[in-house]
Amino acid sequence: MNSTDIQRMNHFQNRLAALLREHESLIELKNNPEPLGNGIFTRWANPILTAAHTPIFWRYDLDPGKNPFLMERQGINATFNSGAILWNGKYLLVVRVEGNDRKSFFAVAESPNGVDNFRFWDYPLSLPETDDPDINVYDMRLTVHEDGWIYGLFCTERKDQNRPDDTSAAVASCGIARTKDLLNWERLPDLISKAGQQRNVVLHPEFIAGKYGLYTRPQDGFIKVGGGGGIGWGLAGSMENAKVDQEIIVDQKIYHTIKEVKNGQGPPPLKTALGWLHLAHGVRNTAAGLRYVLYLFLTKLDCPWKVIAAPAGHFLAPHGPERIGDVSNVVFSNGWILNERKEVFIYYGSSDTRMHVATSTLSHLLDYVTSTPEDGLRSASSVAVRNEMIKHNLEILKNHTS
Ligand code: M1P
Repeated sequence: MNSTDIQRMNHFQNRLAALLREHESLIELKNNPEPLGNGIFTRWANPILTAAHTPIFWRYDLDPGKNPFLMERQGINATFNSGAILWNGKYLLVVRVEGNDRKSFFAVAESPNGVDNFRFWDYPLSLPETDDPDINVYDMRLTVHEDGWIYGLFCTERKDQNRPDDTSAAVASCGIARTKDLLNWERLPDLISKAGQQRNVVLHPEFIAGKYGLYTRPQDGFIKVGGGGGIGWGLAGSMENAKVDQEIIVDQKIYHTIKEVKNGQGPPPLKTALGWLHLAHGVRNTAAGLRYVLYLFLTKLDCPWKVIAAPAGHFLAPHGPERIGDVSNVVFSNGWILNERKEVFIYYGSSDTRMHVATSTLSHLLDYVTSTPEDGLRSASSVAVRNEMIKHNLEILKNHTS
């Protein structure tokens, strides 16, 4: 080795040590709950996963012979929209990881407490393919089904072959995979339905009259739901060849609401004493583009397709730095965890860039969903409902101060 080689080698080793150190301190950074909040949930200060949380050895070629300047060879652009599961006492996310090449893939990140110390498993998930290869896969919803399997339903996107000249024309379908250990996955045929496009399909955790229940989102276009849309519901006789012949709408899009343009089921609903608790996203248009927020609703225990409580407006909306990212003004959730203490960990991506957590309890969420006024759908009724509360509150405050 001459002196230049030695200098290069030293630079390489020092840079590697610094990268590893910085990465480790990011992973080990303690997260803290934000004080006070709105009483419904608690936001946590730091994003729980960013592109920088992905292992150094996913991004850099660590062979000094092949990468003397220790450059990133395969950059990661974003880590967002994650499925979630409590697994052997650990909080696991199946993260949508997006490379600099714009391709998304799935990777598991694990935390001991659900709010920080998320560490990726060494390898991304090896997802088998069908005969029709996926171009892009994303937004996996994990369902622990009573049939004994853990299902991962996700969007598989392929070029729309009917529009060969339009390089952005795509078809979204529901891909289906299942596992028993989160390591080995079996790929099943994509969901067949009558809708031209399907995104945000979620498997209900229990059989309904011996069939698999699926929350769907029938839509006409890749981005635009067109005449379709709403959170749909259909039954399939099997998951090995899942086919939904008929879809009914559980929760429709409504003019001048947070779900005016489109909506979609988030993670599988949580079973509670009062009904199935659902988390969903609603989208409206603005002069600055689409705005995605999260909302909750409750459906009947024996008929999960019948809504019994629906608070007005959003439950959680983009806040502070969450507003900015590759697709700004978006919060999106496809994973939450209910632990044995009845605490709920709501995992959400912000602006298609990073992951966050908000925590609550089942009691808080049920109180919110059953006691928050419904949407009166007109300004006058919103004022009337608010005035009723104000009047009562002023009485309380008068007695309080006197
Ligand atoms: O870019 C915002 C979101 O757009 C899509 O969601 P939807 O189908 O409801 O419009 C998805 O691509 C989602 O991943 C993304 O966060």
